[in-house]
Amino acid sequence: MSNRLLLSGLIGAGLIATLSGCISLNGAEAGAPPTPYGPVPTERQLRWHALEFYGFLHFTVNTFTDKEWGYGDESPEVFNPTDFDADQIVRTAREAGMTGLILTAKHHDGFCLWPSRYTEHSVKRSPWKNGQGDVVREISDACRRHGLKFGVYLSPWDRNHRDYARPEYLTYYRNQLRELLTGYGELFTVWFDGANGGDGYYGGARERRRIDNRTYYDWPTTWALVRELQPFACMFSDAGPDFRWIGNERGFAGDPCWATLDMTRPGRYPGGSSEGLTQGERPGTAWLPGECDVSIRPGWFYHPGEDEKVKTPAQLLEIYYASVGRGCCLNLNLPPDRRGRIHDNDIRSLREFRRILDATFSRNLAQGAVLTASHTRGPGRAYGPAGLLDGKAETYWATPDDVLTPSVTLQFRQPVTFNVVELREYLPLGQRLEAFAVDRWQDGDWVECARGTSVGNRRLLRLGTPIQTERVRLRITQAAACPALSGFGLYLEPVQE
Ligand code: FUL
Repeated sequence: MSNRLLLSGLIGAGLIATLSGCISLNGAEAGAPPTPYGPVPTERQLRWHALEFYGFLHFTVNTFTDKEWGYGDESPEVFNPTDFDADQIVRTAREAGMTGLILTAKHHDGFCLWPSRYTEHSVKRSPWKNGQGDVVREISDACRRHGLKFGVYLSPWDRNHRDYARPEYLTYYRNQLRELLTGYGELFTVWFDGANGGDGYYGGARERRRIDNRTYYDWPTTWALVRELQPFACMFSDAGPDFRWIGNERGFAGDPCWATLDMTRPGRYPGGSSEGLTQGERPGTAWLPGECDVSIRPGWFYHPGEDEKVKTPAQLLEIYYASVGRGCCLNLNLPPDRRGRIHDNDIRSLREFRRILDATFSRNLAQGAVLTASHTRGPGRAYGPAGLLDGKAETYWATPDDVLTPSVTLQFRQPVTFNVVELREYLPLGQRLEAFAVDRWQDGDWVECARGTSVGNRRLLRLGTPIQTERVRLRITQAAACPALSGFGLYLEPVQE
């Protein structure tokens, strides 16, 4: 047995118990971690969860033709940003708090933002940089410079390509995917869109083509290519395999919103049914958390007519609480304009949104409180309530296996004032919590001030009117297995004029 195996064996059997001489104890008594409940995330998914908020960049010929879906017959000459600036775009995203960007390398119109070897329908036939430009290269490099992750959107539906709907197209599609997977460094996401509208240019045929979503794309083969070449890239589609569509394009997850889905249900394939995606399914057969995708403007692409329709900071905050605050990731689209930059109106809104988030979350007011848990797992402090406030994802408060509805009290030296509550589950053990409540101490008694259901990666509850109290109690009111909570927070969102 290697030292490593020996060590992990010791941990499994309860290292704490071994060290304190209680060799006969086992399981919860000995301080062993709780058994995972239901489907659990992969390492790849855990990395994705930690990103929480990233962005989309929708940019292509549509930006210049004022369309949302190009037909596929656009001349590459229309693609001609006058002042393209990848740093301006990526800096805007970073300053908004985004952790990554996903670029539409190819949208439904088939125009490629990189000089693919497999088609002439790309930047190489555009006047931009005399056909020498590569938007994928510039954005991916800028992402690395600014510390953001980079991902690609490669539309399966291609209204330009003559072979679309025939088997030959899949070879073309995978060749392109391979270029993106191998040519631009590490990708955090490969985003597979589910739209298949039918009609298009198709190499001049100008006709309607139908495909069977369930079989045509042979997804398992494409997914295997991504796994082989980018093992940590998470793949998106309506039904995974790594994270799912939330079922709407407004940026709102359901309440509750479970990170699990029942993959045995009919329609669970890319481009399949959207039923059940908004709330997820419990206990489910797979860990398939939701991504909330939404544009900062009404359209996904830039339209001059929408300059006055940029979402307000208040709208963006509402979306943030309904996405990140319901255990999902938020993918907020920023459409570069015809210069190839993010428009000032979008920047203004993002800045104020960020300012409010920073003012809210810069300080966890729960820190410093004296914590008393009704129950704690094991003999030592390994699973004690301190794990709730240390800001570390890997430490958590847990209870013995048979304690499903414990509580923890926070006593403050000075009264605290808060209007946002935060909970985080320790995800490697699955989604265990089903309902909770938060009480405040008022006039010698506990009074409930908030309640919620699913938690998962991060649950945020906005309470409205600030609450002032010197004692707070978190009650777990329903759980499928003993809770394992890695974070609890109280915050004060500044009141908006
Ligand atoms: C949809 C597409 O049809 C839209 O154009 C956009 O790309 C959005 C993110 O996904 O399915």
